Amino acid sequence: MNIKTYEGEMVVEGAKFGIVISRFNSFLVESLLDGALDTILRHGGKEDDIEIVRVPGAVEIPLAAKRMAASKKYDAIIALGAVIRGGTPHFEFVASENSKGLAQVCMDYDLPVAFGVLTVDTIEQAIERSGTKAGNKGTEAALSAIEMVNLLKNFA
Ligand code: INI
Repeated sequence: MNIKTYEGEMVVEGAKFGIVISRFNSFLVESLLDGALDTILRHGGKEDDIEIVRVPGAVEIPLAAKRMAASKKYDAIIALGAVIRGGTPHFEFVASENSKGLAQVCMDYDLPVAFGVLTVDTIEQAIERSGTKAGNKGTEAALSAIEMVNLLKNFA
């Protein structure tokens, strides 16, 4: 077979990352940040090439991500947060505003925006995805950002 295939390498070569992180549910979200930073640094990234913006909650993440994208300082943005379902429809609004807003930033700015926002039913599910038995969503988001940065360098 001779099929041209495009893939992103899993190594950071001078790429700059902007991380937007919410303070809401910070005891979980800080573990996502640890996972994302550890992943970028272990793949060759440098602390000087990473900037972090903190916002109150998941609803505020897209606006900060948009500002970061508009600055053109970053090769990828990583959004980190945790939205946990309660007994009211509030969860749906917060999760929906967050995911729609981030998707819009990605498409409007032609920039990888990694979705490291937990959207879960219970705190237990959130803990499982913040560095315990179901991995770390921050790590996953950073890996996706690294791969997409490299993919977009060589493709189209
Ligand atoms: N923000 C979150 O990041 N996670 C949540 O689970 C959450 N819940 O469930 O309310 C949440 N709410 C706050 C929201 O993101 C805004 O900060 C707030 O509404 C002010 O705009």
